[in-house]
Amino acid sequence: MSAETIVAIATPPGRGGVGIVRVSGSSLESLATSICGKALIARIATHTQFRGANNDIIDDGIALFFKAPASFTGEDVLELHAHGSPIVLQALVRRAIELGARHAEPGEFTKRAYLNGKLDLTQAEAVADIIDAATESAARAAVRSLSGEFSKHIQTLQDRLIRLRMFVEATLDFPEEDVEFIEQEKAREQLASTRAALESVIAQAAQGQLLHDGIRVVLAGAPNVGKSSLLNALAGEDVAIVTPIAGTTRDTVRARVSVNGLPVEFIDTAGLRDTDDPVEKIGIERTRAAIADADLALLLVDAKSASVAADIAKLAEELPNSLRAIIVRNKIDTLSNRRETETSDIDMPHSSLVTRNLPISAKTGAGIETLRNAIAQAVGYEHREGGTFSARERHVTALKKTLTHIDAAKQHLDHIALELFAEELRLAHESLGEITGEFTADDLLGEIFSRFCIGK
Ligand SMILES: Nc1nc2c(ncn2[C@@H]2O[C@H](COP(=O)(O)OP(=O)(O)O)[C@@H](O)[C@H]2O)c(=O)[nH]1
Ligand SMILES: [Mg+2]
Repeated sequence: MSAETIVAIATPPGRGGVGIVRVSGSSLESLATSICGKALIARIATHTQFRGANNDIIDDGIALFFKAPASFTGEDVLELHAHGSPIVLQALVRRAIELGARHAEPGEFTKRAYLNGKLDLTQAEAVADIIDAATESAARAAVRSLSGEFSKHIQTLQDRLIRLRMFVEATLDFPEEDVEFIEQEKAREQLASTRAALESVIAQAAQGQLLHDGIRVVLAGAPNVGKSSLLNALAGEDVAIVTPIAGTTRDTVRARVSVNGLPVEFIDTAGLRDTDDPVEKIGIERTRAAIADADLALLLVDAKSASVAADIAKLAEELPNSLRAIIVRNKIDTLSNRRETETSDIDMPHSSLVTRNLPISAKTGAGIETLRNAIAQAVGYEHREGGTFSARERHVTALKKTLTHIDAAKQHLDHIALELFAEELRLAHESLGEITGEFTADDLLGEIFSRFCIGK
């Protein structure tokens, strides 16, 4: 290994109880001895004084040394646990650089772990996903990916494909055999069951992607229907100003909330209406921009309005055709007649996209739980107790590519074009390999690791 020695502060910027500087390289024994003033025993926490070039004391702390390959990166790793002072930590980094290290790039420690075979690519991505997780469910899913759960599914699919390829290769070698027909039936069955297994992994990965990406939900409606009140009710705190004055909200106000474990960013907006107020006009432009950017819209109307159907039809005109929406009738606490709260059939301009018609009260909290469930359902999120693994768009894309190769393979098998069949199986295998990093272009690696934070 000729890799350069890298160093970075591993703890977040700012002051804290403890701050950690991490060093990784092919041989760190002499660097460790220089800083710590004594030889370190691998994996034993050593209380020592960290020393500068003139033997001056930089700080008093704990040193941990991991000997290659039994370390996170697979190289020698030195961790200096100092006091959480940015000045001290920077001095330690400078000291390591004096001794031959250089600043680590974002994600470089994890990239080395991947290149040294300590983690496959889905596991390396899971490291970043744990750090970035917005909800506990998302964090747990990422931990499952890190522990190899996603990779295991990929491996199982690849093993199935290998068995199929072995069959074809045998058949290609002895084309005149009588067993051929029976064998082909078997191949057909195996291909079908592999396809079913792949579809189940795609469904799980789609859930994992939802947990990783989260969704954006825009609250849209006329002024005073209770959008800001609903945002506050969903967030469980007063993030937006609520007043009886129409046109209170001008800026978009955002709140991140866990909806049954799904990370959701709710965006409260200026109410849609014709106005001459120049500030409110800008607010309404921002409302339209937020709508264009959203995964789901909650269309709010006042349940007491005499023209609910017309109000909704007007709002629906503002939505792009592809945007899913839930109609929410707010302020049901103001209705005296119980029958009025029942959902009436409202004719929607693009009704196929409107999934519900929910009565709620942002004031009393009635119906909010049902609304949360409806939001999860509208984007296809299923909260599972056992949970899923975390996944990203690129994984789902690669899985879908695998599916197209398997479908193409099936066609070739039907036409007994066995060489083409084998080729599609090879391509399917390769698409799966892109996920775990078995077959991955360098620029993709660069892109993945550059999004990590420094020191990870
Ligand atoms: N009775 C009742 N009043 C509500 C409810 N939701 C909002 N309001 C009131 O309606 C007014 C406008 O609310 P606000 O959230 O500012 O509406 P926005 O303009 O759509 O953001 C305020 O006086 C709220 O207290 C509700 O569910 N029931
Ligand atoms: Mg408002």
